[in-house]
Amino acid sequence: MIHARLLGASLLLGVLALAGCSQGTSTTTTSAPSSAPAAPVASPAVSVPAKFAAGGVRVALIRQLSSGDYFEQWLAGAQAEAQALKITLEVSSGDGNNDKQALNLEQAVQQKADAIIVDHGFADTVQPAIKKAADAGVPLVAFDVDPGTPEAVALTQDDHQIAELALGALKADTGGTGDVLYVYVSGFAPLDRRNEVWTQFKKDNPGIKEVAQIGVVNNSTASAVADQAKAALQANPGVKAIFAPYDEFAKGAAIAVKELGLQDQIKIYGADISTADIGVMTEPNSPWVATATTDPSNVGRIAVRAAALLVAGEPVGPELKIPPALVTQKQLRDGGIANIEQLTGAVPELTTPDVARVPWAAQ
Ligand code: SR1
Repeated sequence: MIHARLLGASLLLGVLALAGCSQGTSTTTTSAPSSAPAAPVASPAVSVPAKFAAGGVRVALIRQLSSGDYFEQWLAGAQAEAQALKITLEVSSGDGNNDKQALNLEQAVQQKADAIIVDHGFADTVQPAIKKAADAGVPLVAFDVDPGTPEAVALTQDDHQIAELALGALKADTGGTGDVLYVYVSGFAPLDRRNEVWTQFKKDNPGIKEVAQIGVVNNSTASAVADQAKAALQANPGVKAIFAPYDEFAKGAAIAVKELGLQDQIKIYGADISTADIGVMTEPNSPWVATATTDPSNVGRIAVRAAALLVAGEPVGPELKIPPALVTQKQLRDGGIANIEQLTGAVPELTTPDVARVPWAAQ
């Protein structure tokens, strides 16, 4: 599909972006240093567009959430790519306040950003402002939120595959039978897509019984999930697996299992990865045995590249879907992998330089 097309293409496609905010919104700006050298030219036929060469491109990154390993890594990748492309990245976060996210998005449109990236958000709160961006001709990339307009580029991880990979490991380890605790919060597009796979998985595997569902997303998701998981596991002593397809969920589940001393009985199947997650997965007697993931930093880089292409008038999308890989506890331990850099070295498919490649940038 589009991703495959991009892998083979030397030039790329463009999009739009935007998004909304929250309470306590903070705005930070990352500017390319004035001393930065001009971006190297990858192809002699493609020179750096003048506006980029002059450092005059402003991209607004409008986030719903910012706390937690995933969102911190994603931002670090976006900022690094922005600096490499001499883009000024103007970052705001709603920190869970969806009205604030929408307000931030409206402001980015009013302030005539050259492009907008909307990072997560609920459709009903961000789509009206995304429409305004589209009507105003502001290119927009929507990550993990349905933009509701064909003018925007929709960037996602392959969430169905994320769930399939994690559940494949769960099935292999359990034999397809047993009580399972499920961690989920509806409304977040990636979690909703993963939930579609879980729903089908239960139908296809009648020996799997979801005995309880828990979940919360806030600024301390892992500790909140840990409290919920402890109560659910005490009420359901037969649980042998936890499907927790977000790393903050998995970390919380791991805390609960360890505090209850149930590591020999219960295994955790998660999503996402970070250096801290690798530490949790590989510590002695850890119950977190598998995670299906992209490299979050790489996804942040792709969002900025897609926005840059749109600003330059290059075609992108309408959809960019980033494939995940399954990472297991055994693989990490056997490979002596202790951080993200070592993981991406061992699993090179987590790095996708051909997705939204910018033809004037260094290879
Ligand atoms: C609250 S939504 C969390 C998810 O968003 C990203 O897609 C990450 O993969 C994370 O699991």
